Amino acid sequence: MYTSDTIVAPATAAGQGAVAIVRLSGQSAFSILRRIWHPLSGASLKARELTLGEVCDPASGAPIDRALAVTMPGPKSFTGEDVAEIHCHGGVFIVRQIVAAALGAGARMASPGEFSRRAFLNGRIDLAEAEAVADLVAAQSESALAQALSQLTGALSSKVRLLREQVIAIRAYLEAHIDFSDEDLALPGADEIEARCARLFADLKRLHDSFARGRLTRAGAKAAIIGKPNVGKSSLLNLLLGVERAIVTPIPGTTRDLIEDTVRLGPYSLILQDGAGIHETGEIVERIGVERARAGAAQADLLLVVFDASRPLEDEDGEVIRLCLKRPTVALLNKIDLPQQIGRDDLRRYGLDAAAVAVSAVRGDGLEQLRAELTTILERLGGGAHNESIAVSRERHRVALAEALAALDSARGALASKMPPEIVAFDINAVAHALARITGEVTSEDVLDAIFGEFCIGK
Ligand SMILES: Nc1nc2c(ncn2[C@@H]2O[C@H](COP(=O)(O)OP(=O)(O)OP(=O)(O)O)[C@@H](O)[C@H]2O)c(=O)[nH]1
Ligand SMILES: [Mg+2]
Repeated sequence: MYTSDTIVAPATAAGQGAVAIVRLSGQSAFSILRRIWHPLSGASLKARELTLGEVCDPASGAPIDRALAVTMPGPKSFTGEDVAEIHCHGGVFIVRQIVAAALGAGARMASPGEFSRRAFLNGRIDLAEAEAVADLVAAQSESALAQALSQLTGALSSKVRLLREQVIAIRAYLEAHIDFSDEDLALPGADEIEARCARLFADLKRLHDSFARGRLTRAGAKAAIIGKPNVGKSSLLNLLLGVERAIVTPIPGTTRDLIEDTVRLGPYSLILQDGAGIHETGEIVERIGVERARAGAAQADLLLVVFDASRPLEDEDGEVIRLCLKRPTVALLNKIDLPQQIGRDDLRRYGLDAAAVAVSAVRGDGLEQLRAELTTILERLGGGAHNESIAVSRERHRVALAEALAALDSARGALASKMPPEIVAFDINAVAHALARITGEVTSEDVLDAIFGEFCIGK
């Protein structure tokens, strides 16, 4: 439920820094500010101008900090309400004291995402843009940042609006028929309507299918490092990360748990996952590890399959190769510092038809080729390093688009079987409804709770 009481929260992360910001939003933001902050003598507070003053406890008058304050009157503020900010010294205790002073002067502690939720409810941002704020803050790579920024500046929202305009045009056609056509006649102009529906279907489908790319860009792709025991999986993880993240020993079966860490590759981030060597084992702890490694491999976006090139291939390698069939895979012939027993042809004979890079995880040979190969695959999965086209990055958007596609499919079926225009219009309305959910023109409290609940307090 929307209340217009005044909320307060730190807008900067907890911890020491040069500056921290405490933000107030709501009807009483300015009067609360005046109770806890006073301009230094001679200064006066003007809207949107930082002014130096002193923050004091409203009850005792005890000074807390010397700080800048700024007021941003609604509706032209982030939340659409009156917003005041105190830019204080960046100490955890100072921030806590200032928030307590604001609470003492009548503000209420904001709940997670409440500032953004108010911005949405006051029409300052739509839902897709609010989600983009969260993505922007969480971005771990250049490509994730670029995608979030494009969504924040309304690229996805405008695309959805264009799709809705196509829907409205189709509905206008249908309404003309509902109003004017004789009963029991096939829809005149049905061909035109179907052509428009077909075009809309293709556009919706393209946006729906961009989800795989958008999700990878937002969250980063995951690569599972797999192979039989002792081939050098953990050594490769450490090499790629540049730190000794996983334990390496000459004993097969060293790694049991899944180990994850992220590596930067050009504009991308890649989550690497190391696990137990895949093989049959009766040892209970190791068996659980192998199950986890298999499950991790099944969920990964790409596989880094490692072989010990200093030893002939064996059945266990064949078992690992089977996991890679029809999956984006990079094969690694490791331990090339030792005399080699196998090469790319042997992998092919075992049925593995993937790019293969020769490496030595202990010496670092082949690291650059491996990084280049991984970047190429990420580029392919992400649709190109400089892919400008819009991608949806959240499951919520994908589901809405899938529903829009299903409703449109049903409308086309009704058209093809010459159903009355009212029936077709019913399905077309469902398409519009599904699209409106992406930007939040139609939404429910539950959806808002889920979206803004993900945000931190103060956002
Ligand atoms: N000579 C040589 N030895 C390597 C290379 N890579 C790994 N090793 C050695 O191979 C052994 C196993 O390495 P790990 O990285 O623990 O192998 P793993 O595949 O993670 O093994 P498990 O966790 O037991 O499945 C260690 O003794 C490493 O030092 C390499 O490129 N050259
Ligand atoms: Mg290991």
